[in-house]
Formats: sequence, structure tokens, C-alpha cells
Amino acid sequence: MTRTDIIPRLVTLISSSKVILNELGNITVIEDEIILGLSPRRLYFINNVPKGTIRGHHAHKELHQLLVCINGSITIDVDDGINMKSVTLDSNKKALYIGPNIWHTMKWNDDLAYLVVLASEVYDEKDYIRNYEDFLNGKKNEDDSF
Ligand code: T46
Repeated sequence: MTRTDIIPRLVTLISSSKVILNELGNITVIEDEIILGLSPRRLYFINNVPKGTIRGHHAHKELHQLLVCINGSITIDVDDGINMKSVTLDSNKKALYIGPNIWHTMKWNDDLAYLVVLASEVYDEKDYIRNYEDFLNGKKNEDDSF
């Protein structure tokens, strides 16, 4: 298991080296004490998305999530209000952790790309920040509190 900070403490790429291969097929395992500490309360899948579609365009106030692309390729852009980074998930051995207050978009590079997400909480529309100006203003207020 290797971990690469994309945005320190807020967005981390986790790569699994644990693949169990045999004549019956493959099992890929992504396990990590911090991610397991997420104690996911929700699992959702996104598929049947036409190539080129960009979804997301929001941040979450409290939610922690782990994203895995189990087929095809999806590019995730993350933005903490200052740093913008891009990560392509193109292997089921990779998982992207996204913490709260990270603006993110997901671009489908393949029609058959399939995104699996573990989320720390059940769905709550009130947890979404869907307006980029509101996101930046929230970040500014966060900084002012220090
Ligand atoms: C995220 C990225 C990675 C529900 O009713 N329950 C759910 O659990 C989810 C995930 C969505 N919905 C409804 C809310 C909207 O009416 O499904 C509709 C589409 O959701 P949204 O436009 O937010 O989908 P994405 O792909 O932009 O974002 C999703 C998650 O919603 C979001 O939390 O971080 O995937």
C-alpha cells in the first residue's frame, strides 16, 4: 500500500499492491487504517455515463469519501480554493480519498468507466456546496478564523 498526498491531509491517492490472482480471476484489496477509520455509512456507484461527461462541481461540508474507478478511466480534478490538482483513476488498484471542503469534478474518459464511492455519511443535500463562489467564501471565512 502506498499513499501520495495530492493536497496534504485533504486529498490522498492510495495504491494497492495487494492483488490476489488465480485461475478463477483477480481480487484487488484496498485497505488502510485511516480509510477504515472512515467507517463508511454509504456505498454508491456511478456508471452508464457518456465519455466526456463532467460530473461533480461541488464540495462537501463534512463528508469524507473514497473513490475507486473499477473499470475504464476517470479524471478527478480537486481544488482546495488555492491548489488545483488532477488525478486520473485508471486502475482498480488506486483509490482517491477526498476530505471535506474540496471542490471536485469527475470527467469520464470512457463510456464504460465505473465509479464506486464509499462515503462516511448517508446522503444529505444540505452537506453539498454547489456554488463555487460560496465555496471560496467559505474557505475565506475558514482562514479568517485562525
Ligand atoms: C460526490 C461525487 C463523487 C441521492 O439521492 N443519493 C445519493 O447517495 C447520491 C450520491 C446522489 N443522490 C441524488 C442527488 C442528485 O439529485 O442523485 C442526483 C445526482 O447527484 P449529483 O449530481 O450530486 O451526482 P455527482 O456525480 O455530481 O456527485 C456524486 C455525489 O453526489 C457526490 O457526493 O462527491 O459523486
